[in-house]
Amino acid sequence: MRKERSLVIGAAGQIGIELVIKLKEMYGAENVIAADIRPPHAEEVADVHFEHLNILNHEQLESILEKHKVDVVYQLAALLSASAEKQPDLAWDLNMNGLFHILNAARKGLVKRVFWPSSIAVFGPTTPSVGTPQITVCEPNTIYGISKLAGERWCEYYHAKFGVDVRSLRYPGLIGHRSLPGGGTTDYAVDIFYKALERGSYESFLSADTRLPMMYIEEAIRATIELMEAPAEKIKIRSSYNLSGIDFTPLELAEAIKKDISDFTISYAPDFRQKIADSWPQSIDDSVAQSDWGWKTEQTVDDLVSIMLTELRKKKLISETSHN
Ligand code: AKB
Repeated sequence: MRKERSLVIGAAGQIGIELVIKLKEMYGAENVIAADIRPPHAEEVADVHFEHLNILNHEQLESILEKHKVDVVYQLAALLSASAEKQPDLAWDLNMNGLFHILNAARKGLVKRVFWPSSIAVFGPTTPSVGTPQITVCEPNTIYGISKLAGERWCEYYHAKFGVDVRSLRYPGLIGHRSLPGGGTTDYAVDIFYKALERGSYESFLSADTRLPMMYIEEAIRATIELMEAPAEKIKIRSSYNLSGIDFTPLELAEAIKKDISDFTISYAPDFRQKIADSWPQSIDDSVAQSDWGWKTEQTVDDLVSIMLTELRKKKLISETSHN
């Protein structure tokens, strides 16, 4: 029997690169197609077939699906929270029509399963902010959050009306060492590691005590693949599942970094992203994901800091050696 073939759209982005690497490891390079408006920059994905794709072009999308006989699509192309506030029209167009094009392709039978990421941004200032439950008040006040909430409703609708097997996770802030995120409110938690190693100091655009839900990216990839491989009858939520890893503040993250880099210093200069962060939950309850499809994770801030610093130090060594 032929293995399922996956298409990752947004493959050059923070999540896309990691997902392509993992899918390739699991199913072989011949069963993964990477698509984006620019090729991914990572040696590990050099042997994966790349297609240039603007997700707003649905004809191009459908021809790629047919050409490669794709079974599963991961549609990750989107504008994140901070960028979306600056370019609301583009954010709405990309975040909504990108999803519609995939949902319509699945409705036509061109793919079997669709993954589409939602976010903690679907919650807003009126949501209970500690241990935010799966079903609760969702009144987002950001363009990104509004697009994600609308997208969740569309996913549920396409599943109920047309039987589309679409699955989704509400990602927290994702932290990884392979690539930088772009345009998000949780980006500080990646950037801080680069600056800690380069300069020994970091100026945070969020205040010291801003607590947000976060997750190491490999855990988010594991959750994504486990969700996509679960039997359809276990997926009872067709809008999007809450997903929880760890939560911390910039101050707590800096304290954990100081255990390794003792002279590391942090200062705070909150900007427009503070307001976005203040509207989001501090921690998430993902017990529904746990009971529906068996999700389980254990992480600590110290584990995260140790992985990030180790991997970024290795990367620096490699780039120094390759320049010698
Ligand atoms: C962002 O900060 O916009 C994203 C998210 C939480 O969805 N990382």
